[in-house]
Amino acid sequence: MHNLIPKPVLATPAAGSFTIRSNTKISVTPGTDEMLKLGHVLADVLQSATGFATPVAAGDAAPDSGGIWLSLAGAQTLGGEGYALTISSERVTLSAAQPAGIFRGVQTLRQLLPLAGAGVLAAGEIRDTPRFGWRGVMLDVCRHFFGVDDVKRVIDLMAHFKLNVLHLHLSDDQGWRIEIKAWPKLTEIGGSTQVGGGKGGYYTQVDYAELVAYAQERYITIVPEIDMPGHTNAALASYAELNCDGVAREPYTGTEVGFSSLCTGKELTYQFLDDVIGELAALTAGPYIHIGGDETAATKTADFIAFIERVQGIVEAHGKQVLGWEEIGQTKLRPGALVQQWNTNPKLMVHTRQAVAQGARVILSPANRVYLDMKYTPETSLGATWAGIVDVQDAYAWDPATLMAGVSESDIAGVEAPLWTETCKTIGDVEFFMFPRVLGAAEIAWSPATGRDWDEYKVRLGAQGPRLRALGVNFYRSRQVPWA
Ligand code: NGO
Repeated sequence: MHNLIPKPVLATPAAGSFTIRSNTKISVTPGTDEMLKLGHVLADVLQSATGFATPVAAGDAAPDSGGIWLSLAGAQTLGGEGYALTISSERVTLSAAQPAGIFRGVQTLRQLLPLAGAGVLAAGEIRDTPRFGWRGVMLDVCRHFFGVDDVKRVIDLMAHFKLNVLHLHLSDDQGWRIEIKAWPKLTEIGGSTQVGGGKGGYYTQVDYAELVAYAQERYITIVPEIDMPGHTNAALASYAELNCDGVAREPYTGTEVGFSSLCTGKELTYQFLDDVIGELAALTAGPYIHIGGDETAATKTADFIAFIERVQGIVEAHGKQVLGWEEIGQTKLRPGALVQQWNTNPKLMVHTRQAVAQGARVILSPANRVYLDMKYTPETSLGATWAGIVDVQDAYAWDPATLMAGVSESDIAGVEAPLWTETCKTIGDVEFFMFPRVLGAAEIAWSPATGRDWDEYKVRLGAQGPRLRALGVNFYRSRQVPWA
């Protein structure tokens, strides 16, 4: 129980242990399809640890002998994702108010089981609820494209650490990655390349729906981003008529930012966005659509403000809520809008405060802490340095509530670690940038601030080394961490 990441709110070891045996059974209450499915998720975890195939059935108590009980009965105080786990020598009881809580608790059981050999769980009690409801990772699939299987790998690994939002950055200067049926050239032309001139790629709507469903089975919400009005060269290359001068732009394979803009004064721009957001909203299970809004050097401020205010209406008309990078804080935000803080230059952080003053809540992605594309050390071969060098300790040793004056706990919806992919080309690179830093972000977002401390954390992180190796994760062996 000492080595869990994220650290649970309350963990009390007890004497004894529970052993998974060939006759161990799992019962679930209530016996709904969803709970039975969760029973099988646990059975798979047990099977990979012990080799035993544990049967799953509906039942209203722990099975008589050697039982594990997953229950939604009598745990109403645990919220949407909390869980309580009791392990004694006779039984294991995992209860939650919602199925998502059971799923999170199963991840705890996964980490409690020894990697190999006998399935012995030390006795004790855990009671655990997340600090923040938004615990995210962002993957930029524009600068380099990552296919369905790569994204599923990211989703699987996120699930192990109780992360619950995958933000997909789906359009940028270098690529348009989501099929829009009303505007097919977006993917035909805009999806045909990437940084460095590779072949790029895109998700068909069928692919995308498959990812949404795959994430949902792991209680992870996919938040799609169409970046606008800047970061739009791929769209401007696909359709000449989207440009103010009516001339299509050349596809772009470099890494500069801030040179493109949708034509904010043209009516066609808003018809285009209504089609794009409409099709995307229909594919989106969660409440949010991310409209970007960052780095709009090629758009006049007054035009930017009018544009973002109008686009918010389009998002709402399609039944979704707006999320945007902190720059949208300088516009009049609709109720329920979220802003994503990323700048670390105090002068620029003013937009986040403007958003909070309007009642908007904030997702924290401070670039010098959780930008997963930063180098770990000056010697790291891939990665950027504009926000600093971010070793594992830098990524962990900060707290959301004290990051920004004027932004306190109740203003914060959560934490998200973005992985921009200018230099990141393969799933192996993705894993290297994410791991182990993303575990720190997962813990910051889940675990209480009190009791979080780098010296204690680094030991728990080191103990995850064999687990990451067993999962085949290409992680950075930081010298700051005493790897087991
Ligand atoms: C910035 C920029 C991205 C870059 C990233 C690289 C935001 C929100 N906009 O972050 O386009 O890819 O830095 O670190």
